[in-house]
Amino acid sequence: MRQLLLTHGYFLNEDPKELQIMKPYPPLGILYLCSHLQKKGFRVDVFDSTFATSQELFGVLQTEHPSVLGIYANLMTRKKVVEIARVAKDAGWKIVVGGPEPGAYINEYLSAGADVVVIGEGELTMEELLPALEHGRDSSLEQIPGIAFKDRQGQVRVTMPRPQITNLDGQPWPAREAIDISRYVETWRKAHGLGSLSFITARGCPYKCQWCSHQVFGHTHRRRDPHKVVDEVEWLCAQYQPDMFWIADDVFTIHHGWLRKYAAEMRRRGLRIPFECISRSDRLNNEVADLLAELGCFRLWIGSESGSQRVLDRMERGVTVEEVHAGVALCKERSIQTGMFLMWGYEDEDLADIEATIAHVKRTDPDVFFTTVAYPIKGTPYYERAANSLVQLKPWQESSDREIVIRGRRPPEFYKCADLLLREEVRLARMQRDRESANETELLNRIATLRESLYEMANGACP
Ligand code: B12
Repeated sequence: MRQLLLTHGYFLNEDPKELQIMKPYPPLGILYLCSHLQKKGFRVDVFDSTFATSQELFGVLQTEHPSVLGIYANLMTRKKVVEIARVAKDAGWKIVVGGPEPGAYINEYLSAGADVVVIGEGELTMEELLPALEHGRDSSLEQIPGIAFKDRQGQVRVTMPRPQITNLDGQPWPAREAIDISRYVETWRKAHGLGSLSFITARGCPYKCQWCSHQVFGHTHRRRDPHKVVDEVEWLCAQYQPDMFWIADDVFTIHHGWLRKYAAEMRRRGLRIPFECISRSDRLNNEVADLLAELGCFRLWIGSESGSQRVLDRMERGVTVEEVHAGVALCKERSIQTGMFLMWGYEDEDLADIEATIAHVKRTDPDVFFTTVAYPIKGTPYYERAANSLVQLKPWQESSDREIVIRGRRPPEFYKCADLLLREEVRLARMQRDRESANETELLNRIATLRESLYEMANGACP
Protein backbone atom coordinates (compact mmCIF):
# COMPACT_ATOMS: atom_id res chain seq x y z
CA MET A 1 0.00 0.00 0.00
CA ARG A 2 1.18 3.53 -0.79
CA GLN A 3 2.85 5.35 2.13
CA LEU A 4 3.24 8.79 0.60
CA LEU A 5 1.59 10.79 -2.15
CA LEU A 6 3.53 13.85 -3.27
CA THR A 7 1.99 16.80 -5.05
CA HIS A 8 2.32 20.56 -5.59
CA GLY A 9 -0.14 23.39 -6.08
CA TYR A 10 0.83 24.51 -9.58
CA PHE A 11 -2.17 23.95 -11.90
CA LEU A 12 -1.21 25.38 -15.27
CA ASN A 13 -4.74 25.31 -16.65
CA GLU A 14 -6.13 27.20 -13.67
CA ASP A 15 -3.64 30.05 -13.88
CA PRO A 16 -4.30 32.51 -16.73
CA LYS A 17 -0.87 34.14 -16.33
CA GLU A 18 1.02 30.84 -16.48
CA LEU A 19 -1.14 29.77 -19.45
CA GLN A 20 -0.02 32.88 -21.27
CA ILE A 21 3.64 32.14 -20.51
CA MET A 22 3.21 28.42 -21.19
CA LYS A 23 6.64 27.40 -19.98
CA PRO A 24 5.97 24.62 -17.49
CA TYR A 25 8.79 22.64 -15.93
CA PRO A 26 8.58 19.43 -13.90
CA PRO A 27 8.57 19.90 -10.11
CA LEU A 28 12.14 18.73 -9.48
CA GLY A 29 11.96 19.11 -5.67
CA ILE A 30 9.25 16.50 -5.14
CA LEU A 31 10.78 14.26 -7.84
CA TYR A 32 14.05 14.31 -5.86
CA LEU A 33 12.11 13.36 -2.72
CA CYS A 34 10.33 10.57 -4.58
CA SER A 35 13.50 8.93 -5.96
CA HIS A 36 15.30 9.17 -2.61
CA LEU A 37 12.42 7.62 -0.68
CA GLN A 38 11.74 4.92 -3.27
CA LYS A 39 15.41 3.95 -3.10
CA LYS A 40 15.02 3.60 0.66
CA GLY A 41 12.12 1.21 0.13
CA PHE A 42 9.14 3.53 0.71
CA ARG A 43 6.10 3.27 -1.56
CA VAL A 44 5.70 6.73 -3.02
CA ASP A 45 3.61 8.16 -5.86
CA VAL A 46 3.46 11.64 -7.36
CA PHE A 47 0.29 13.42 -8.40
CA ASP A 48 1.64 16.00 -10.83
CA SER A 49 -0.82 18.87 -10.70
CA THR A 50 0.74 20.80 -13.62
CA PHE A 51 -1.60 19.45 -16.32
CA ALA A 52 -4.39 18.35 -13.96
CA THR A 53 -7.28 20.22 -12.35
CA SER A 54 -7.80 20.75 -8.63
CA GLN A 55 -11.00 18.72 -8.91
CA GLU A 56 -9.05 15.75 -10.24
CA LEU A 57 -6.65 15.94 -7.31
CA PHE A 58 -9.52 16.34 -4.84
CA GLY A 59 -11.16 13.26 -6.42
CA VAL A 60 -8.01 11.22 -5.74
CA LEU A 61 -7.79 12.51 -2.17
CA GLN A 62 -11.44 11.75 -1.49
CA THR A 63 -11.57 8.28 -3.02
CA GLU A 64 -8.18 6.68 -2.43
CA HIS A 65 -7.03 5.16 0.84
CA PRO A 66 -5.57 8.06 2.88
CA SER A 67 -1.94 7.87 4.00
CA VAL A 68 0.55 10.78 4.08
CA LEU A 69 0.20 13.63 1.60
CA GLY A 70 3.34 15.70 0.99
CA ILE A 71 2.77 19.07 -0.66
CA TYR A 72 5.38 21.42 -2.16
CA ALA A 73 4.53 25.08 -1.58
CA ASN A 74 6.05 28.31 -2.82
CA LEU A 75 4.72 31.82 -2.38
CA MET A 76 2.60 31.69 -5.53
CA THR A 77 0.95 28.35 -4.86
CA ARG A 78 0.05 29.03 -1.21
CA LYS A 79 -3.68 29.49 -1.83
CA LYS A 80 -3.98 26.20 -3.74
CA VAL A 81 -1.84 24.35 -1.22
CA VAL A 82 -4.07 25.50 1.64
CA GLU A 83 -7.14 24.34 -0.30
CA ILE A 84 -5.55 20.94 -1.04
CA ALA A 85 -4.58 20.56 2.63
CA ARG A 86 -8.18 21.27 3.70
CA VAL A 87 -9.70 18.71 1.33
CA ALA A 88 -7.04 16.12 2.26
CA LYS A 89 -7.53 16.68 5.99
CA ASP A 90 -11.28 16.14 5.67
CA ALA A 91 -10.57 12.91 3.82
CA GLY A 92 -8.29 11.61 6.59
CA TRP A 93 -4.79 12.24 5.18
CA LYS A 94 -1.80 13.27 7.30
CA ILE A 95 -0.33 16.35 5.75
CA VAL A 96 3.30 17.36 5.41
CA VAL A 97 4.27 20.58 3.66
CA GLY A 98 7.71 21.55 2.38
CA GLY A 99 9.46 23.70 -0.20
CA PRO A 100 10.59 27.33 -0.09
CA GLU A 101 7.60 28.89 1.66
CA PRO A 102 6.33 26.79 4.61
CA GLY A 103 9.49 27.14 6.74
CA ALA A 104 8.88 30.90 6.77
CA TYR A 105 5.21 30.53 7.75
CA ILE A 106 5.25 27.66 10.20
CA ASN A 107 2.30 28.79 12.37
CA GLU A 108 0.16 29.65 9.38
CA TYR A 109 0.69 26.30 7.63
CA LEU A 110 0.14 24.35 10.86
CA SER A 111 -3.07 26.29 11.44
CA ALA A 112 -4.13 25.65 7.85
CA GLY A 113 -4.13 21.90 8.43
CA ALA A 114 -0.54 20.74 7.99
CA ASP A 115 0.50 18.15 10.58
CA VAL A 116 4.18 18.76 9.92
CA VAL A 117 6.18 21.51 8.21
CA VAL A 118 9.50 20.32 6.79
CA ILE A 119 12.18 22.99 6.94
CA GLY A 120 15.01 22.85 4.39
CA GLU A 121 15.99 19.84 2.30
CA GLY A 122 13.35 17.15 2.41
CA GLU A 123 15.06 13.85 1.57
CA LEU A 124 16.60 12.82 4.89
CA THR A 125 13.84 14.40 6.94
CA MET A 126 11.07 12.53 5.13
CA GLU A 127 13.00 9.29 5.44
CA GLU A 128 12.79 9.63 9.23
CA LEU A 129 9.39 11.30 9.32
CA LEU A 130 7.35 8.71 7.43
CA PRO A 131 7.89 5.89 9.96
CA ALA A 132 7.34 8.33 12.84
CA LEU A 133 4.03 9.49 11.38
CA GLU A 134 2.91 5.88 11.10
CA HIS A 135 3.47 5.51 14.87
CA GLY A 136 1.87 8.89 15.53
CA ARG A 137 3.81 9.83 18.68
CA ASP A 138 4.97 13.40 19.49
CA SER A 139 8.01 12.00 21.24
CA SER A 140 9.31 10.45 18.05
CA LEU A 141 8.67 13.66 16.08
CA GLU A 142 10.75 15.62 18.59
CA GLN A 143 13.77 13.52 17.66
CA ILE A 144 13.60 14.42 13.96
CA PRO A 145 15.69 17.42 12.90
CA GLY A 146 14.26 19.90 10.40
CA ILE A 147 10.56 19.88 11.23
CA ALA A 148 7.85 21.86 13.01
CA PHE A 149 4.62 20.45 14.40
CA LYS A 150 2.01 21.08 17.08
CA ASP A 151 2.27 18.84 20.15
CA ARG A 152 -0.72 17.37 21.99
CA GLN A 153 -1.10 20.63 23.95
CA GLY A 154 -1.28 22.58 20.70
CA GLN A 155 2.18 24.13 21.23
CA VAL A 156 4.26 24.64 18.12
CA ARG A 157 7.53 22.71 18.36
CA VAL A 158 10.47 23.36 16.07
CA THR A 159 13.22 20.75 16.14
CA MET A 160 16.98 21.11 15.55
CA PRO A 161 18.03 22.22 12.06
CA ARG A 162 18.49 19.39 9.57
CA PRO A 163 22.09 19.04 8.35
CA GLN A 164 22.30 19.22 4.58
CA ILE A 165 23.13 16.28 2.33
CA THR A 166 26.91 16.40 2.05
CA ASN A 167 27.35 14.43 -1.16
CA LEU A 168 24.78 15.24 -3.81
CA ASP A 169 26.34 12.63 -6.09
CA GLY A 170 25.16 9.91 -3.73
CA GLN A 171 21.56 10.94 -4.44
CA PRO A 172 19.48 9.41 -7.22
CA TRP A 173 18.30 11.61 -10.09
CA PRO A 174 14.79 13.03 -9.79
CA ALA A 175 12.10 10.35 -10.31
CA ARG A 176 11.04 11.71 -13.69
CA GLU A 177 9.45 8.37 -14.55
CA ALA A 178 6.85 9.03 -11.82
CA ILE A 179 5.20 11.69 -14.00
CA ASP A 180 4.46 12.31 -17.67
CA ILE A 181 7.61 14.18 -18.71
CA SER A 182 6.85 13.94 -22.43
CA ARG A 183 3.82 16.12 -21.84
CA TYR A 184 6.13 18.95 -20.73
CA VAL A 185 8.34 18.53 -23.80
CA GLU A 186 5.29 18.47 -26.08
CA THR A 187 3.67 21.48 -24.40
CA TRP A 188 6.82 23.51 -24.94
CA ARG A 189 7.20 22.31 -28.50
CA LYS A 190 3.62 23.27 -29.35
CA ALA A 191 3.84 26.70 -27.73
CA HIS A 192 7.43 27.71 -28.56
CA GLY A 193 8.63 25.38 -31.31
CA LEU A 194 11.21 23.78 -29.01
CA GLY A 195 10.57 21.07 -26.44
CA SER A 196 12.34 21.93 -23.18
CA LEU A 197 13.37 20.10 -20.01
CA SER A 198 15.22 21.15 -16.87
CA PHE A 199 17.92 19.79 -14.59
CA ILE A 200 20.08 21.19 -11.80
CA THR A 201 23.84 20.94 -11.34
CA ALA A 202 24.08 22.42 -7.83
CA ARG A 203 22.09 23.38 -4.74
CA GLY A 204 22.16 26.70 -2.97
CA CYS A 205 23.49 30.18 -3.62
CA PRO A 206 26.17 31.80 -1.40
CA TYR A 207 25.33 35.41 -2.34
CA LYS A 208 23.47 37.70 0.04
CA CYS A 209 21.01 39.66 -2.13
CA GLN A 210 18.70 41.04 0.53
CA TRP A 211 15.39 40.23 -1.19
CA CYS A 212 16.15 36.65 -2.22
CA SER A 213 14.70 33.64 -0.44
CA HIS A 214 17.32 31.25 0.99
CA GLN A 215 14.78 29.29 2.98
CA VAL A 216 15.69 25.84 1.67
CA PHE A 217 19.44 25.76 1.11
CA GLY A 218 20.65 28.68 3.24
CA HIS A 219 23.79 30.29 1.84
CA THR A 220 25.63 27.07 1.13
CA HIS A 221 26.64 25.95 -2.34
CA ARG A 222 27.07 22.29 -3.22
CA ARG A 223 27.88 21.11 -6.72
CA ARG A 224 27.41 17.77 -8.41
CA ASP A 225 30.22 15.93 -10.18
CA PRO A 226 30.25 17.37 -13.72
CA HIS A 227 30.61 13.87 -15.24
CA LYS A 228 27.48 12.73 -13.43
CA VAL A 229 25.59 15.79 -14.65
CA VAL A 230 26.62 14.94 -18.21
CA ASP A 231 25.37 11.37 -17.63
CA GLU A 232 21.99 12.86 -16.72
CA VAL A 233 21.99 15.16 -19.75
CA GLU A 234 22.83 12.26 -22.04
CA TRP A 235 20.10 10.13 -20.48
CA LEU A 236 17.51 12.92 -20.73
CA CYS A 237 18.31 13.35 -24.42
CA ALA A 238 18.00 9.63 -25.13
CA GLN A 239 14.86 9.21 -23.03
CA TYR A 240 12.79 12.30 -23.90
CA GLN A 241 14.43 13.92 -26.96
CA PRO A 242 14.12 17.54 -25.77
CA ASP A 243 15.21 20.27 -28.21
CA MET A 244 16.62 22.43 -25.43
CA PHE A 245 17.24 22.61 -21.69
CA TRP A 246 16.82 25.06 -18.92
CA ILE A 247 19.58 24.63 -16.37
CA ALA A 248 17.57 25.61 -13.31
CA ASP A 249 20.52 26.51 -11.02
CA ASP A 250 20.42 29.80 -9.14
CA VAL A 251 23.72 30.80 -10.81
CA PHE A 252 24.97 28.27 -13.36
CA THR A 253 28.30 30.06 -13.97
CA ILE A 254 29.31 30.37 -10.34
CA HIS A 255 32.29 27.96 -10.40
CA HIS A 256 34.57 28.39 -13.39
CA GLY A 257 36.68 25.30 -12.75
CA TRP A 258 33.52 23.22 -12.64
CA LEU A 259 32.25 24.77 -15.86
CA ARG A 260 35.54 23.94 -17.63
CA LYS A 261 35.25 20.28 -16.59
CA TYR A 262 31.59 20.11 -17.58
CA ALA A 263 32.31 21.62 -20.99
CA ALA A 264 35.24 19.24 -21.53
CA GLU A 265 33.06 16.23 -20.78
CA MET A 266 30.22 17.46 -23.03
CA ARG A 267 32.83 18.00 -25.76
CA ARG A 268 34.33 14.55 -25.24
CA ARG A 269 30.91 12.95 -25.65
CA GLY A 270 30.00 15.12 -28.62
CA LEU A 271 27.01 16.64 -26.81
CA ARG A 272 25.82 20.14 -27.65
CA ILE A 273 22.22 21.02 -26.82
CA PRO A 274 20.73 24.52 -26.85
CA PHE A 275 20.01 25.76 -23.34
CA GLU A 276 19.25 28.82 -21.27
CA CYS A 277 20.36 29.53 -17.72
CA ILE A 278 20.93 32.28 -15.16
CA SER A 279 24.26 33.99 -14.46
CA ARG A 280 25.48 36.82 -12.33
CA SER A 281 27.34 39.31 -14.47
CA ASP A 282 30.35 39.21 -12.13
CA ARG A 283 30.68 35.50 -12.90
CA LEU A 284 31.14 36.18 -16.62
CA ASN A 285 34.36 36.76 -18.51
CA ASN A 286 35.64 35.97 -21.98
CA GLU A 287 36.46 32.36 -21.20
CA VAL A 288 33.09 31.69 -19.50
CA ALA A 289 31.19 33.33 -22.36
CA ASP A 290 33.16 31.18 -24.84
CA LEU A 291 32.32 28.03 -22.88
CA LEU A 292 28.64 28.96 -22.70
CA ALA A 293 28.53 29.56 -26.45
CA GLU A 294 30.35 26.31 -27.13
CA LEU A 295 27.92 24.40 -24.91
CA GLY A 296 24.92 25.77 -26.79
CA CYS A 297 23.72 28.55 -24.48
CA PHE A 298 21.37 30.60 -26.65
CA ARG A 299 19.97 32.86 -23.93
CA LEU A 300 21.54 34.02 -20.71
CA TRP A 301 19.41 35.54 -17.96
CA ILE A 302 21.09 38.15 -15.82
CA GLY A 303 19.68 39.63 -12.64
CA SER A 304 20.36 43.27 -13.35
CA GLU A 305 17.75 44.57 -10.86
CA SER A 306 18.58 48.29 -11.14
CA GLY A 307 20.68 50.71 -13.13
CA SER A 308 21.46 52.64 -9.97
CA GLN A 309 24.61 51.58 -8.15
CA ARG A 310 23.19 53.06 -4.96
CA VAL A 311 20.18 50.72 -5.14
CA LEU A 312 22.36 47.71 -6.08
CA ASP A 313 24.52 48.41 -3.04
CA ARG A 314 21.48 48.61 -0.78
CA MET A 315 20.40 45.24 -2.14
CA GLU A 316 23.88 43.93 -1.28
CA ARG A 317 23.93 42.57 -4.77
CA GLY A 318 27.73 42.55 -4.99
CA VAL A 319 27.64 43.56 -8.65
CA THR A 320 28.23 46.85 -10.45
CA VAL A 321 26.10 48.38 -13.18
CA GLU A 322 29.23 48.33 -15.35
CA GLU A 323 29.65 44.59 -14.83
CA VAL A 324 26.09 44.01 -16.05
CA HIS A 325 26.77 46.15 -19.10
CA ALA A 326 30.01 44.29 -19.82
CA GLY A 327 28.36 40.89 -19.25
CA VAL A 328 25.64 41.62 -21.78
CA ALA A 329 28.29 42.83 -24.25
CA LEU A 330 30.23 39.54 -23.85
CA CYS A 331 27.07 37.66 -24.78
CA LYS A 332 26.27 39.91 -27.73
CA GLU A 333 29.77 39.31 -29.16
CA ARG A 334 28.95 35.60 -29.21
CA SER A 335 25.34 35.95 -30.42
CA ILE A 336 23.98 34.72 -27.09
CA GLN A 337 20.67 36.46 -26.42
CA THR A 338 20.35 38.20 -23.07
CA GLY A 339 17.42 38.51 -20.72
CA MET A 340 17.40 40.91 -17.82
CA PHE A 341 15.43 40.94 -14.59
CA LEU A 342 14.72 44.37 -13.14
CA MET A 343 13.04 45.52 -9.95
CA TRP A 344 11.13 48.73 -9.25
CA GLY A 345 10.58 50.33 -5.89
CA TYR A 346 13.30 48.69 -3.81
CA GLU A 347 13.49 50.48 -0.45
CA ASP A 348 14.18 54.20 -0.99
CA GLU A 349 14.55 54.10 -4.78
CA ASP A 350 13.90 57.62 -6.08
CA LEU A 351 13.41 59.29 -9.45
CA ALA A 352 17.14 59.57 -10.08
CA ASP A 353 17.47 55.80 -9.57
CA ILE A 354 14.57 55.16 -11.95
CA GLU A 355 16.20 57.39 -14.56
CA ALA A 356 19.46 55.50 -14.03
CA THR A 357 17.66 52.20 -14.68
CA ILE A 358 16.11 53.57 -17.87
CA ALA A 359 19.48 54.84 -19.07
CA HIS A 360 21.12 51.51 -18.19
CA VAL A 361 18.61 49.38 -20.11
CA LYS A 362 18.80 51.70 -23.13
CA ARG A 363 22.58 51.60 -23.16
CA THR A 364 22.94 47.88 -22.43
CA ASP A 365 20.07 46.87 -24.71
CA PRO A 366 19.29 43.28 -23.69
CA ASP A 367 17.09 41.21 -26.04
CA VAL A 368 14.36 40.97 -23.40
CA PHE A 369 13.78 42.36 -19.95
CA PHE A 370 11.26 41.63 -17.24
CA THR A 371 10.31 44.01 -14.47
CA THR A 372 8.69 43.39 -11.09
CA VAL A 373 7.75 45.77 -8.33
CA ALA A 374 9.92 44.57 -5.42
CA TYR A 375 7.98 42.53 -2.88
CA PRO A 376 9.24 41.27 0.46
CA ILE A 377 9.48 37.48 0.75
CA LYS A 378 9.09 36.33 4.35
CA GLY A 379 12.39 35.17 5.78
CA THR A 380 14.53 37.60 3.79
CA PRO A 381 16.43 40.58 5.27
CA TYR A 382 14.35 42.84 3.00
CA TYR A 383 11.16 41.54 4.66
CA GLU A 384 12.61 41.90 8.15
CA ARG A 385 13.64 45.51 7.52
CA ALA A 386 10.21 46.40 6.17
CA ALA A 387 8.31 44.33 8.76
CA ASN A 388 6.83 47.35 10.59
CA SER A 389 5.46 48.84 7.38
CA LEU A 390 3.82 45.75 5.91
CA VAL A 391 0.08 45.57 5.39
CA GLN A 392 -1.71 42.38 4.43
CA LEU A 393 -4.93 43.36 2.67
CA LYS A 394 -6.36 39.87 2.34
CA PRO A 395 -6.30 36.96 4.79
CA TRP A 396 -2.97 35.08 4.64
CA GLN A 397 -4.46 31.93 3.08
CA GLU A 398 -5.99 33.88 0.20
CA SER A 399 -3.00 36.02 -0.69
CA SER A 400 0.73 35.80 -1.32
CA ASP A 401 3.84 37.75 -0.37
CA ARG A 402 3.57 39.43 -3.76
CA GLU A 403 0.39 41.15 -2.59
CA ILE A 404 1.83 42.62 0.60
CA VAL A 405 1.55 46.41 0.63
CA ILE A 406 4.49 48.40 1.96
CA ARG A 407 3.29 51.53 3.71
CA GLY A 408 5.00 54.69 2.52
CA ARG A 409 5.82 53.29 -0.88
CA ARG A 410 4.48 54.92 -4.04
CA PRO A 411 1.22 53.55 -5.47
CA PRO A 412 1.13 50.84 -8.19
CA GLU A 413 0.23 53.46 -10.87
CA PHE A 414 3.58 55.14 -10.25
CA TYR A 415 5.49 51.94 -11.06
CA LYS A 416 3.21 51.24 -14.02
CA CYS A 417 4.13 54.67 -15.34
CA ALA A 418 7.87 54.09 -14.72
CA ASP A 419 7.55 50.78 -16.53
CA LEU A 420 5.82 52.32 -19.55
CA LEU A 421 8.39 55.06 -19.66
CA LEU A 422 11.19 52.48 -19.63
CA ARG A 423 9.57 50.47 -22.44
CA GLU A 424 8.94 53.53 -24.61
CA GLU A 425 12.45 54.89 -24.03
CA VAL A 426 13.92 51.53 -25.04
CA ARG A 427 11.64 51.42 -28.09
CA LEU A 428 12.86 54.86 -29.13
CA ALA A 429 16.50 53.91 -28.57
CA ARG A 430 16.02 50.81 -30.75
CA MET A 431 14.29 52.83 -33.47
CA GLN A 432 17.16 55.29 -33.46
CA ARG A 433 19.69 52.46 -33.52
CA ASP A 434 17.92 50.86 -36.49
CA ARG A 435 17.42 54.29 -38.09
CA GLU A 436 13.64 53.91 -38.27
CA SER A 437 12.37 57.45 -38.12
CA ALA A 438 8.64 56.68 -38.52
CA ASN A 439 6.52 57.78 -35.56
CA GLU A 440 9.51 59.15 -33.71
CA THR A 441 7.81 62.47 -32.93
CA GLU A 442 4.73 60.70 -31.62
CA LEU A 443 6.92 58.51 -29.44
CA LEU A 444 8.91 61.49 -28.17
CA ASN A 445 5.68 63.21 -27.15
CA ARG A 446 4.44 60.12 -25.39
CA ILE A 447 7.73 59.80 -23.51
CA ALA A 448 7.50 63.46 -22.45
CA THR A 449 3.95 62.94 -21.18
CA LEU A 450 4.87 59.78 -19.29
CA ARG A 451 7.87 61.47 -17.69
CA GLU A 452 5.73 64.42 -16.68
CA SER A 453 3.15 62.13 -15.05
CA LEU A 454 5.87 60.21 -13.26
CA TYR A 455 7.39 63.36 -11.79
CA GLU A 456 3.97 64.70 -10.84
CA MET A 457 3.13 61.46 -9.06
CA ALA A 458 6.53 61.50 -7.35
CA ASN A 459 5.79 64.94 -5.95
CA GLY A 460 2.33 63.91 -4.80
CA ALA A 461 1.60 62.57 -1.35
CA CYS A 462 2.41 58.92 -0.59
CA PRO A 463 -0.33 56.74 0.92
C1 B12 B 1 13.14 26.33 -11.42
C2 B12 B 1 12.45 27.43 -10.64
C3 B12 B 1 11.26 27.93 -11.14
C4 B12 B 1 10.64 27.43 -12.44
C5 B12 B 1 10.01 26.09 -12.37
C6 B12 B 1 9.33 25.69 -11.11
C7 B12 B 1 9.25 24.18 -11.07
N1 B12 B 1 8.18 23.60 -11.51
O1 B12 B 1 10.21 23.57 -10.62
C8 B12 B 1 9.66 28.56 -12.83
C9 B12 B 1 10.28 29.46 -13.88
C10 B12 B 1 8.29 28.13 -13.36
C11 B12 B 1 9.57 29.32 -11.53
C12 B12 B 1 8.62 30.26 -11.32
C13 B12 B 1 8.51 30.99 -10.16
N2 B12 B 1 9.38 31.00 -9.14
CO1 B12 B 1 10.87 29.80 -9.00
N3 B12 B 1 12.46 28.87 -8.77
C14 B12 B 1 13.01 27.92 -9.45
C15 B12 B 1 14.37 27.55 -8.81
C16 B12 B 1 15.47 28.35 -9.49
C17 B12 B 1 14.76 26.10 -8.82
C18 B12 B 1 13.70 25.12 -8.27
C19 B12 B 1 14.33 23.78 -8.10
O2 B12 B 1 14.21 22.93 -8.96
N4 B12 B 1 15.08 23.58 -7.01
C20 B12 B 1 15.80 22.36 -6.72
C21 B12 B 1 15.03 21.48 -5.75
C22 B12 B 1 15.86 20.28 -5.40
O3 B12 B 1 14.81 22.24 -4.59
P1 B12 B 1 13.34 22.48 -3.99
O4 B12 B 1 12.36 22.56 -5.07
O5 B12 B 1 13.40 23.59 -3.05
O6 B12 B 1 13.05 21.13 -3.19
C23 B12 B 1 13.70 20.73 -1.98
C24 B12 B 1 13.08 21.30 -0.69
O7 B12 B 1 12.37 22.49 -0.89
C25 B12 B 1 12.22 20.20 -0.14
N5 B12 B 1 10.86 20.08 -0.65
C26 B12 B 1 10.35 20.50 -1.82
N6 B12 B 1 9.07 20.11 -1.93
C27 B12 B 1 8.74 19.44 -0.83
C28 B12 B 1 7.56 18.83 -0.44
C29 B12 B 1 7.51 18.20 0.77
C30 B12 B 1 6.27 17.53 1.18
C31 B12 B 1 8.64 18.18 1.60
C32 B12 B 1 8.57 17.51 2.89
C33 B12 B 1 9.82 18.79 1.23
C34 B12 B 1 9.87 19.42 0.00
O8 B12 B 1 12.93 19.04 -0.53
C35 B12 B 1 13.45 19.23 -1.86
C36 B12 B 1 14.68 18.42 -2.04
O9 B12 B 1 15.62 18.72 -1.05
C37 B12 B 1 14.13 28.06 -7.35
C38 B12 B 1 15.37 28.40 -6.57
C39 B12 B 1 16.00 27.14 -6.03
N7 B12 B 1 17.26 27.03 -6.16
O10 B12 B 1 15.34 26.23 -5.51
C40 B12 B 1 13.19 29.25 -7.58
C41 B12 B 1 12.17 29.59 -6.50
C42 B12 B 1 11.52 28.32 -6.02
N8 B12 B 1 11.19 30.37 -7.25
C43 B12 B 1 10.71 31.36 -6.59
C44 B12 B 1 9.75 32.28 -7.09
C45 B12 B 1 9.50 33.52 -6.26
C46 B12 B 1 9.11 32.05 -8.30
C47 B12 B 1 8.03 32.92 -8.96
C48 B12 B 1 7.02 33.53 -8.02
C49 B12 B 1 8.76 33.97 -9.79
C50 B12 B 1 7.89 34.96 -10.51
N9 B12 B 1 8.27 36.20 -10.36
O11 B12 B 1 6.96 34.66 -11.21
C51 B12 B 1 7.38 31.93 -9.95
C52 B12 B 1 6.18 31.16 -9.32
C53 B12 B 1 5.55 30.18 -10.31
C54 B12 B 1 4.41 29.41 -9.70
N10 B12 B 1 3.17 29.75 -10.07
O12 B12 B 1 4.61 28.52 -8.91
C55 B12 B 1 11.30 31.45 -5.20
C56 B12 B 1 10.30 30.96 -4.15
C57 B12 B 1 10.35 31.78 -2.88
C58 B12 B 1 9.29 31.35 -1.90
N11 B12 B 1 9.53 31.63 -0.63
O13 B12 B 1 8.26 30.83 -2.23
C59 B12 B 1 12.60 30.58 -5.35
C60 B12 B 1 13.04 29.84 -4.09
C61 B12 B 1 13.69 31.57 -5.84
C62 B12 B 1 14.17 32.51 -4.76
N12 B12 B 1 15.31 32.24 -4.17
O14 B12 B 1 13.54 33.50 -4.43
N13 B12 B 1 10.56 28.97 -10.66
